[in-house]
Amino acid sequence: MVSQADIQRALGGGAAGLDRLGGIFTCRYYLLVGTEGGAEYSPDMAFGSDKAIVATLGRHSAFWRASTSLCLLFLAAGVARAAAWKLVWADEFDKPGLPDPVKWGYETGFVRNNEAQYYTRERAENARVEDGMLILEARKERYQNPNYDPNKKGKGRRGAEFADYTSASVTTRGKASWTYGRIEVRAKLPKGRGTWPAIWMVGTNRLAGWPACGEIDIMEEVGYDPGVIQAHIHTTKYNHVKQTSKGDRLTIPDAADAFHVYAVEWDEDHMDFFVDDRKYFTYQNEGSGTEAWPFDHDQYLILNLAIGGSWGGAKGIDDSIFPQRFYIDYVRVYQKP
Ligand SMILES: [Ca+2]
Repeated sequence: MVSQADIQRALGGGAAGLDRLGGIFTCRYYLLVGTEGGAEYSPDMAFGSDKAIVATLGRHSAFWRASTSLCLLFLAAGVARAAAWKLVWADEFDKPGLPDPVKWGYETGFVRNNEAQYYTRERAENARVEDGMLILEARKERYQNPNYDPNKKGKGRRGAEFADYTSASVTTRGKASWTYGRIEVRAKLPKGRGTWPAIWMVGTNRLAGWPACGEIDIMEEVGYDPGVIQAHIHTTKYNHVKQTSKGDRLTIPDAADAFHVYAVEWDEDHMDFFVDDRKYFTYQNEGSGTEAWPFDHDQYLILNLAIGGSWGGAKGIDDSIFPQRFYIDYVRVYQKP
């Protein structure tokens, strides 16, 4: 890990040199690549997680005029990643209002898992960008179910005239999808019994049906098991219905109080799942075909905050916790050129 102090020492200029750079450096760690006289700094070298950035300083900046030294600070692991990954898609959530409709659509209504929330569409109370964050907010409120059918009373969600909770699920379905890459999301989780935030992906070939299309759960957590971060994959051969799904967990005690980066790195051979730098689950392509590895096709991303349901509601819903917010600072997708 490289600290600001390390960089200052390396530059030999003390804090003053860095101060001139003003707000360029906002990340926790830095990777500076410079050459004598100030050369081009390829943004391709920049990469995500908040571990490192490459400052794309111009040749005439005060800093580089003052600096005649070759300045290379390597984050041993980071540089390898920087050289390999290229940012191909991102939302930093910088524009206040509803989520960018170019990038995000919505799941609407009662969608799955017998969850208690009604997912609303383009409703700022449940999904909005504010202070550089996407906020998915679950609320306890009586909400008319537009799909209510009195003839279906007691038969599933169409028979519910009102929902007791609202929330949002935003997706890139039909807008963006990827085969292979590093998908990372910096987020702070909600808290309380009944919450079930998730960052996950599903295959675009849903005609194949689930789970044949494949599902990649980058992050799931349920409020009654706070801070226990789970990653899973679901395929025809391995899925939770058969109780054969593959996954693992990692406890992050402050997941609801601090931001962490949840990521998957996925290629044709395997997937690695991370919280920040900690890899806690690897799913290997066993080479037995698409029933175990349907992951050579595009997957789109879903961010949602569910309430209740088969897993999140297994120990009930604490109605004193609302509203609850799932904060997402950014989504970044990298691929190898
Ligand atoms: Ca942001």
